[in-house]
Amino acid sequence: MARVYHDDTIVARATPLGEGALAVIRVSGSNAIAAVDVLFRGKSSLSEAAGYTAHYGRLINLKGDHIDEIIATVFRKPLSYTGEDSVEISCHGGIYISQLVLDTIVSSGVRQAEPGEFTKRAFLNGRIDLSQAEAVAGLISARSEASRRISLNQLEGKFSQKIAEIRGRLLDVCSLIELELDFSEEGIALLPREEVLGLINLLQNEIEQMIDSYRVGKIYRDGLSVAIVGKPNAGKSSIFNALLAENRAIVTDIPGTTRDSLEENVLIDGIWFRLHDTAGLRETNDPAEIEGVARARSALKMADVMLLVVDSFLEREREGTLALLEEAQRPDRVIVAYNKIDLCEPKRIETGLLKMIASHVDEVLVSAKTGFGVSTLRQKLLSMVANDGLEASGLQVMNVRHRDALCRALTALKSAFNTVENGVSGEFAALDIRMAIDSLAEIVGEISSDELLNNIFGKFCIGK
Ligand SMILES: Nc1nc2c(ncn2[C@@H]2O[C@H](COP(=O)(O)OP(=O)(O)OP(=O)(O)O)[C@@H](O)[C@H]2O)c(=O)[nH]1
Ligand SMILES: [Mg+2]
Repeated sequence: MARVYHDDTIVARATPLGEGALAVIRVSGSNAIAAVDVLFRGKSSLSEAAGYTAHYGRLINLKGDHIDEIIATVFRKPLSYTGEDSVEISCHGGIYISQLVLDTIVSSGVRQAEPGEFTKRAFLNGRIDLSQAEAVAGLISARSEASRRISLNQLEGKFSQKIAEIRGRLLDVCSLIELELDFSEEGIALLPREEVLGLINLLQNEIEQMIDSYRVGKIYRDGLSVAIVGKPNAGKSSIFNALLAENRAIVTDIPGTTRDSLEENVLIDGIWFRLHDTAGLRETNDPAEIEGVARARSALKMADVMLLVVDSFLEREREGTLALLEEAQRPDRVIVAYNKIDLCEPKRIETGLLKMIASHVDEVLVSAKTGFGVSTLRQKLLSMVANDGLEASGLQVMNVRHRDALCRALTALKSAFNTVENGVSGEFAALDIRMAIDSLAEIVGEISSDELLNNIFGKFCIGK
C-alpha cells in the first residue's frame, strides 16, 4: 500500500542503556552514511565504502575533538535492516560515552528516532510485512524456547505464508462465485452448491484451528499461572519452594505461616509457570490472616491452574480440603498434590489416597521434604498445556491482533456459508468472502491505517 514515506536520517541507541563492552548506535536514512562520515576519521571515507563493510576509526565532534574509537559498519540500500542506507556504530559501552556518541551524531543534523521507527521503515520499505515486524518485538521479548521458536517462524515469514495460502484459496472460491454470477442469467451452474459449501467449510475449519491455537500461543508467550492452595500447614510453601528449587517462602510448623501471596516464575521445559504461594484457607479471627485468605481466594480466581495441596497424613483434614475443589475455576485444570507422603505407610497410600477424587482430576503423591514426586508434579503442570496439531510447525497465533483479525475473517466466512446454503444471491457471499480476505490482509499489513501502525510501533523500544 502506498504511503507517505520520509527518509530523513534518524539515530538511536540499539543496545540497552547500561555499562557493557560495547554499545551500538544505529543511523538510518538517505543521509546516514554522509552524516557519520563527516565525523569519522579512518583509513578511508565511509562515503566510498561498499555495503556490508566494517571500518575502524575515530569519531570526532564538529569542533574536531576526539570522542571515541569506533567501528562503523556500512549498509547500502536496499540491503539493510530498514532498507535504507545505514551505519551501525559500535562504540565503547559506557552510559556517558555512548550518550556522547549519540549526541554527536544528533549535533550533525540527524533526528532522534521514535520508538520502533527502524522496524517501521523496514515495513514501509516492504522488507518485511506487518506480522514479521511484530515478530521482531516477539523475538526480543521471548522468555522461553517455545515463544522464541514461534516468533522466529513468524519473522521468517512462515506465518505470513500460511495466511497468504488461505487468502489464495479464499480468492479462488470468491472467483468461482463471481464467475458463476456472470453466467447466472443463462442458468449455468459452474460448481454444485455442495462443493462451494465444502470449500468454505474447509477454510472455516482451518481459520478456527488457528484461532484455537492462540490459547496455546498465549501460554507460550506469557506462561500459566498456578495458585497453590489448601488448608493451613498442608505444605503449600514447601511445595512452592521445591518447585522453585530455592528457599523462597517461609516454612514453619505453625498453621497460618503464609499471609501475603508470594509470586515467582519458574521455567519447566520451555514453559513459564507463575507460581502463587497463598495463605492456608480456613475460618479465622486474625485480621491479617483474614486478609491472607481473601488474597488466596483472589489468586485462585485469577489462576489458570489450581494446585491443591493436601496433607496426606491427616485424614480429617483431607475431607475438608477436598471441598475446596468446588472453588476451582476450571475443573479440567486442577492438580491435587498429596503431600507429606513420607509420613504415610505405603499400604495406606495404595488403598486410601488416590480414590478420593473424581476421575478427571490429576493427582500426584509428593513429599516436599524428601523431593519424592516433585518431578512428576512438574510433568503434571506441563500436561496442563494442551497440545494441538499446530505445535510441531510452531505456527501458533501469539498476537491478539492476529487472533481478532482471524475471528473477523471467520465471522465473514460463516455468513458466506449461510448465504450460499440458503441459496441467496452469490453477490452477498462474494462480498462476505472479500471481507474475510481483507481481514487476513490486515494481519500482514497490506491493509493498515496510520493509527494501527502508530499503535504497533509505538510499543517498540527506541532503536528497534
Ligand atoms: N514430613 C513432612 N513434612 C512436611 C512436608 N512438607 C511440609 N512439611 C512440614 O509441614 C509444615 C508446614 O509446611 P508449610 O510449607 O509451611 O505449609 P503451608 O501449607 O505453607 O502452611 P501455611 O502457610 O501455614 O498455610 C512444616 O513444618 C514443614 O516442614 C513433607 O512432605 N513431609
Ligand atoms: Mg505457607
